[in-house]
Amino acid sequence: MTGTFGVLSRITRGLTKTRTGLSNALRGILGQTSRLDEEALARIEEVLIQADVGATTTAKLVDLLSSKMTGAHSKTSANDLYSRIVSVLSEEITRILGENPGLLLTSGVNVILMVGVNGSGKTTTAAKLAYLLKNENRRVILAAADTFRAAAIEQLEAWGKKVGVPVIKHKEGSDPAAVIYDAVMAAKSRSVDVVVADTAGRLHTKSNLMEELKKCRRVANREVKEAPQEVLLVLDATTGQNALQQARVFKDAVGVTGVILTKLDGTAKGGVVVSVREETGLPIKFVGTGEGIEDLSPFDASAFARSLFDGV
Ligand SMILES: Nc1nc2c(ncn2[C@@H]2O[C@H](COP(=O)(O)OP(=O)(O)OP(=O)(O)O)[C@@H](O)[C@H]2O)c(=O)[nH]1
Ligand SMILES: [Mg+2]
Repeated sequence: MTGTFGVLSRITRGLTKTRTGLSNALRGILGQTSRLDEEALARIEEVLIQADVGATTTAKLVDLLSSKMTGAHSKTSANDLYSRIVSVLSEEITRILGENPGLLLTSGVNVILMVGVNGSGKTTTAAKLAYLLKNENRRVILAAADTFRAAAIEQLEAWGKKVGVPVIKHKEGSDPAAVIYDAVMAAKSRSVDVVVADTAGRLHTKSNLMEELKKCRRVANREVKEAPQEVLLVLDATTGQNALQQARVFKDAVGVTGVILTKLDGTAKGGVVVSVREETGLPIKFVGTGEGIEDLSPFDASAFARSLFDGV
């Protein structure tokens, strides 16, 4: 795929790793001009791509800018032009990102499966989510359904202690679906509202591991008609466009219901969620902004769109 102005060919792969704030980049582009000409548009396209917004979405955004704003701006100051561009882009990005429906929980036992590739932040986010739900006065338990990685169970147990939430676990190497089963049974007998289940990191390309997740789904669903109410895909904001491919595959394989974007504190960007939303339709539900228990917030499209244009 080539961008509107064929700029993609000029961008080397590694460049996406070295990013500066979108606003700095935009100001740099507009610094010398008060006109939004083709060259300026091509450079805006470049910075959006570097911010991981994705080729298709970027092309749409640039087309929109072009149709709304190209023309005589000879009397516009660079500052005004900058503000108008940011407002057009952030409005459109907010529109694409859409409303955050929040967690769609039901009465009775809810099961939330945390899924994603290795190291994306599933375990930490499961604990943060348990904490958040507990603070909403829900009864929560954590299920240690990552039985694969050494020390994963201990990691979740440590979080459980910190959050003050029980952890249902089996031995390392046991069947994760059996852990889910036990957790749902425990939830039923203890009148628990939400089971937050950590699962093992898996590459979206490994079909046997995806089968294991499907089994977790099935077991939860056999015990509670609506379960799992949520299958949350945990995406690491720093992984860039690869996150889009993860979203596509996990969505098709295990019926993801929403996305949590982690490590936003570690990157100026996170623009990939714009293309995740546009191309998969999955709502972004939370963002992780640190390693601490309170570093999880409901996703706010408009605040996120504005923050994309904050300087770093
Ligand atoms: N800065 C920052 N670090 C995070 C965030 N979320 C998770 N981490 C860190 O990312 C690392 C991996 O987090 P885990 O929760 O263990 O990730 P995981 O997906 O469970 O990893 P596996 O179980 O190995 O697949 C840890 O060092 C976390 O502290 C976040 O929002 N911001
Ligand atoms: Mg983990």
